[in-house]
Amino acid sequence: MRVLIAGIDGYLGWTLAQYLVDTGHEVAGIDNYSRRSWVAEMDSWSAIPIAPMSERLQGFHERYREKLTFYEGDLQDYSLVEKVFNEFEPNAVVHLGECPSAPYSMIDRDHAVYVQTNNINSTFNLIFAIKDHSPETHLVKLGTMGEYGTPNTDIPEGFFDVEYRGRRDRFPYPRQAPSWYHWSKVHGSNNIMFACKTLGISATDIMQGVVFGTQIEQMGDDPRLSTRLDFDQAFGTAINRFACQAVIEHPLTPYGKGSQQRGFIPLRESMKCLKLAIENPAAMGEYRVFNQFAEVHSIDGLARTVQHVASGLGLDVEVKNLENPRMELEEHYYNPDHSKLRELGYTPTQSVEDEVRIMLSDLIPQRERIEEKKGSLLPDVQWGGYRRRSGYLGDIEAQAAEGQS
Ligand code: USQ
Repeated sequence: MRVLIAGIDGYLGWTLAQYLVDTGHEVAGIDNYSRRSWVAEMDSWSAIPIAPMSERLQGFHERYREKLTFYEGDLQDYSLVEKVFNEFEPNAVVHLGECPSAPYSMIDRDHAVYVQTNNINSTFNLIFAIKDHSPETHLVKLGTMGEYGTPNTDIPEGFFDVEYRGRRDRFPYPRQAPSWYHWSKVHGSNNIMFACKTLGISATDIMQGVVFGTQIEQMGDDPRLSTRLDFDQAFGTAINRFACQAVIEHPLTPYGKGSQQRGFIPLRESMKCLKLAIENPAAMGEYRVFNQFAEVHSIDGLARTVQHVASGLGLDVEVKNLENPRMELEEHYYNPDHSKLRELGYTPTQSVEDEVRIMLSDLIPQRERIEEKKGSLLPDVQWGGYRRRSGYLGDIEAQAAEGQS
């Protein structure tokens, strides 16, 4: 199939391009390198160095003997999106080209507006490019498990049956997103659901959990094929941050009690799931929702797993709970369904512990890079709406004492 990846320079996009080409698909991608700029704005960089796109493309060609068509530009530019659709004529478009950070969206008014505008406009452009130029193209949109929040009931895959005052109907399950970023995904989901109904397009909305991992085997040891791995407070996600903290023997930082639970999925399994969604498209006019994660874990439990694996590698790592910068429930029920991808053939195979072991061995050689930007580990973006700038280690100690009291 011809698959267009929107956001091909990112953590998932660069990995997916390789995974799909290696399994016989033809790939093109669009990107304007904004992820590189956002992380630089957080005064950080990828723990694993990433090559400029020209070198990435050269490495890709040498490794896979396949051409990767790359378009540089902004998904908010509709004329560019139209040109790409007309030239590449994709069977599927995977939308990974959004700003993915909850903390980044919570910095201030400008960041909230930017994240929502960027994410909603890019989704609109893909919807209308499908309608105007390629009505049969299947839209695979990356949503997030975070759209649902942490309700005190089971979470279905998108829809549930309700009986109210004696009448029954099937409704989208309520969304209770925990950040402006997560709300941007909810708005995207609603717009796509409406587009399927009114324009007749076909779409799969992937409610993905937190992804972790440094590599897939296809990347081999060519550094031009490596994908990024962020550890700063905004673009580093929980396990990825803990792994980077561990290799520099920095305390691991669960927020609050750390008893928050989330669905997690290794990068390599996220690729398998996306491929299943692409190869088994939704019907025309169908809007379907997949909950995409391998296992549910508590943040504290994961910190203990990283600590345990690190200790096996001779790293002396403490777990220090920080005052929670976010507004989120720390003690809560969490039981999301996740059977649709399993029905298509997905079986989780990689344990968190095994994946963390691979991550730590990939990250140990990058100690100096992480050390150099370790100031970006400190979470000073507060959900209350202001940014608390303060010292580094002393501040962590003080926050840790507060978090434990
Ligand atoms: N957390 C810590 N310590 C840290 C970092 C995070 O305790 O050092 C906690 C957070 O408070 C939160 C949980 O870990 O309770 C997850 O936070 P995260 O930063 O790993 O993930 P999140 O902000 O939810 O967002 C990430 C991706 C986002 C994706 C989402 C999936 O950035 O793009 O949509 O994971 S989900 O979490 O299922 O919504």
